[in-house]
Amino acid sequence: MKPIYVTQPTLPPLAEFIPYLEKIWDNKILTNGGAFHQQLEQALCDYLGVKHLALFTNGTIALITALQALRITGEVITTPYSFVATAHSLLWNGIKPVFVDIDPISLNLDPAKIEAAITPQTTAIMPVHCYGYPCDVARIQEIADNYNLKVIYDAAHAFGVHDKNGGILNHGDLSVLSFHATKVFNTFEGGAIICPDEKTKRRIDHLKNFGFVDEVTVVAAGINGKMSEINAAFGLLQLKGIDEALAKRKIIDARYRDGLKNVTGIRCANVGEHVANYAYFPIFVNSPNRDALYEKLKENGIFGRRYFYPLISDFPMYRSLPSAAQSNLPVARQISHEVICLPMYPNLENEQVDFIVSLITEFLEDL
Ligand code: T4K
Repeated sequence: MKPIYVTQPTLPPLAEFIPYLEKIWDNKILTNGGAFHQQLEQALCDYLGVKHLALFTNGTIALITALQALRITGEVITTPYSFVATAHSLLWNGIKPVFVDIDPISLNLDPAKIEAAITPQTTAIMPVHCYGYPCDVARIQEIADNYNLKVIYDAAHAFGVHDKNGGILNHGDLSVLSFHATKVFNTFEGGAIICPDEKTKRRIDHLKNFGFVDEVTVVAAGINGKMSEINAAFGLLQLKGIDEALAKRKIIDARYRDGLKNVTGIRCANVGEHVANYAYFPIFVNSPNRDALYEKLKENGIFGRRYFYPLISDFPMYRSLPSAAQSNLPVARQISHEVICLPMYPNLENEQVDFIVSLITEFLEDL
């Protein structure tokens, strides 16, 4: 059987992309805010229900630039249970990450533990909507307001996620998306910053273009974070298929849940289906069985991933921070030893889901 990976990018029929390429070949504008770039920014604002969006070359550069845009310095409170790019974006800005433990249900920053981590040096909170599950945005905003802190959401996983109040990307000062190949909506590589006002969007646009305002004026030590026309054109095409892709993910999520509902020894994440975009399908298995199951799946050609193990705070550039101490992050640590993200992508077939479920069932029965 062919290997099944944790994800597989959704691609439209190649023929449908050719007309976009022909346009690029005709007008010779390859990058620097061309027509496709402008169209995709507008199309994404419309689709996501957000006011302003600046496209980026990838999510990591977008995170780094978001921190620059708000002139964040000092210490920033963040989660250890994420992809390493979250905290790396802080180090690239000379900011000290302060890790706070997560909530065991939402798997996101536990708001009850944020206040104790605030010091006079704290300038912002960088929560992550992990797996696309919404953070407790109301409580985080309350704390930010009380302490005059900025909030930058790492929303890399949260494309199209809504909570009971609408789009999750409208919270905080900024939200950052990733359009990497492995994401729900992909432009091969790509990302975006979402912001509420025109002025901030202008600053972000300057920052992603070396700080240029016009031919002779540079207002900041900006970077090259621009998305190319090829990626933007591909995004426009991808957007046509996004609703179908999300619907297929929902069906797969339901099939996994149904198959696993009577299996003892594992649990599925449970944040309420109305809020998910089904970006990932994490299951939690008691340690040390997790690694044995992970290996058994691999032996059978199923390449799940332990997102997010190890914790960011365990990597060498973070582990000497006081907030990285074992005793500070018990929930995140336990979850990171229990998690396996099972394959989840729109073209995953029913038989493949059933096969994965049967391997898990068999493993747990054999214990
Ligand atoms: N913040 C958060 C919370 C994030 O999760 C991420 C990225 C970022 C920020 C940064 O955004 P970007 O700068 O990446 O836009 C992957 C992705 O590389 C990374 O984008 C993602 N998070 C992270 C959670 O997962 P790896 O090292 O696990 O990817 P990789 O290459 O092992 O891919 C996983 C599987 O996907 C492969 O086994 C096969 C399949 N695959 C992958 C690629 C790249 C394909 O079928 N085709 C492909 O082109 O990090």
